[in-house]
Amino acid sequence: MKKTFPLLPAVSGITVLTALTGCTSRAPQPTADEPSKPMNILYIMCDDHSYQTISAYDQRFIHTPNIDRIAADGVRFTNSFVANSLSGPSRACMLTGKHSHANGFTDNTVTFDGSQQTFPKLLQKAGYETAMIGKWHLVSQPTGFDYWDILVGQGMYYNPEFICNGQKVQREGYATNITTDLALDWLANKHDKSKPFCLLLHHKAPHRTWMPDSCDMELFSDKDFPLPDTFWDDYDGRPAAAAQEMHILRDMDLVYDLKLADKEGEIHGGGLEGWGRTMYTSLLNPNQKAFWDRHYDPVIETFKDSFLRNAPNGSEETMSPANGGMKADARRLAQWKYNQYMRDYLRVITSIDRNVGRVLDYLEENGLMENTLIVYTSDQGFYMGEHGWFDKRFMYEESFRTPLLARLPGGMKGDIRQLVQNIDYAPTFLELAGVPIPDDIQGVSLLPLLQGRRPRHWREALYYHYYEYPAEHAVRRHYGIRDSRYKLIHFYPASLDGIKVKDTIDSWELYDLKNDPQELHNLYGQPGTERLTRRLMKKLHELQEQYDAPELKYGSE
Ligand code: SGN
Ligand code: CA
Repeated sequence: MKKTFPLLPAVSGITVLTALTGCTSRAPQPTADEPSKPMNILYIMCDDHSYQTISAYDQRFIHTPNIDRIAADGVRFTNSFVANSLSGPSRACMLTGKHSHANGFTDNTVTFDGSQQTFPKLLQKAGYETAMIGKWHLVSQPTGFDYWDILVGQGMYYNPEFICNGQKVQREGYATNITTDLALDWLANKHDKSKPFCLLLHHKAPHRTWMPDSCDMELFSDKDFPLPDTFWDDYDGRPAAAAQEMHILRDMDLVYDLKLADKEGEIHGGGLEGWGRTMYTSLLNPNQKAFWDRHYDPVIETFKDSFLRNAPNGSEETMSPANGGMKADARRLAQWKYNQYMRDYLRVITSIDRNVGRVLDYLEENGLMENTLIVYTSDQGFYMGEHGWFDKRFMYEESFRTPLLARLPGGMKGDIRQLVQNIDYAPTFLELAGVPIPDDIQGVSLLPLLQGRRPRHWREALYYHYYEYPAEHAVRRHYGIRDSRYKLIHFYPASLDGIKVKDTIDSWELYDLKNDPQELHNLYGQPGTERLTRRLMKKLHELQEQYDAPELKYGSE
């Protein structure tokens, strides 16, 4: 049986492996005459960074030596999840320590209520200096930060606009480098060194459309990647999976996503083609454009040679196994698109890894490693072609999981296998700072785990809820429960202003992750699963009650 999430890296010989052996040690306790020094917090979060593309987790695609430094000298969470696999909602969960229904930010169309309690506000009150740099994506202005410098909206890869403490400013260059420069500048020149700091460093990368830095454009050019086992999934027994619009062959735009904006206008994408052409012609400066053309013009030529005539263009008809299987051209196009996607994505990750290295070097050179908790994570996981997809949103493993690495000075080294979720970060940081955790926070502090303690009782199951439908990618609303082995999901019809939205799906899915880690066999309603279903349903209702989750108008069982 194939594991989708290797608990230990498959290949040896990389520095991080030596540290991931599971040995534990406790954080040193301060002696009576040695008062404990407040711990700084550096929280690095990328946007859409899959655990599959961090070598501390998975070594099939890329080596990320700098991100791995955090794990090598700290911990790797092997069961880390989000509460709602989308950017804004994840950020709100992280800031508040609460599920989406409780913090109000259920999907990317709403505005974060910045007057509510967040952990940076509580840290500020306790004497921390707080800063937020990079992608914010919560619409309202940040609150609870002494300094903030955020990307506008999703942010652009090249020459992005920022809002610095309320003032708009456009900066020339590549977003990952600029965001890191701003963080280093804050640490070195703006931060009041008499106070402990909490710095949230949020990269826009590697969000769609995966635009590489000029210096990384030639990487991976000769590399082909094997299609994931589930690439040609037919979604049998899973109507919501069948109804999505995030398939690499059908939905990934040749011009917008894969950057084939040819000067002759012969290559056509879908609805995003216009955007694709604007992005590459208007947003880059002449120097960037020269790099761009030098790299993508030959790619465009190769594409034209291979596909321009008789291009199947990934239509429903050509990709449906129901139509007698895949036409050869469609298979070839799918493979080509997948490789091109992987190459750009991995180039973007290379830049992130290099920039994480710059920040770690700064901490080392300035004696900050001994009193700084370093966290590396993503706002959710991402599909690297599994089930044929890009994007996220589903409660299936690749997007429900998120990478989580942490280094606590004097703390645990190795793997942490408990079920953890992004609502746990806020209470962790509060406990670390010695701030009482408010009762209404729904997450649980991870500090005992980071210190190598083994709490007698830990959560046995996680609650999840995704709300953004109708919307891009057509992933239906769903909620569910996952324990260490099973997952129960309910895709439910949405109600907008009391009117049931058409084209909806009302279906349950049940998976045995031990026997079916790729979640291909929906067991819901199968004879023999009645007791298991009843048990999970009961636990799901208990979690909904515990988190005070609202009843669903059109929910059915
Ligand atoms: C954009 C992307 C989507 C993506 C959402 C949410 N489209 O709308 O592909 O799912 O963001 O992503 S794009 O044409 O604008 O690239 S999130 O991570 O920010 O929630
Ligand atoms: Ca994201």
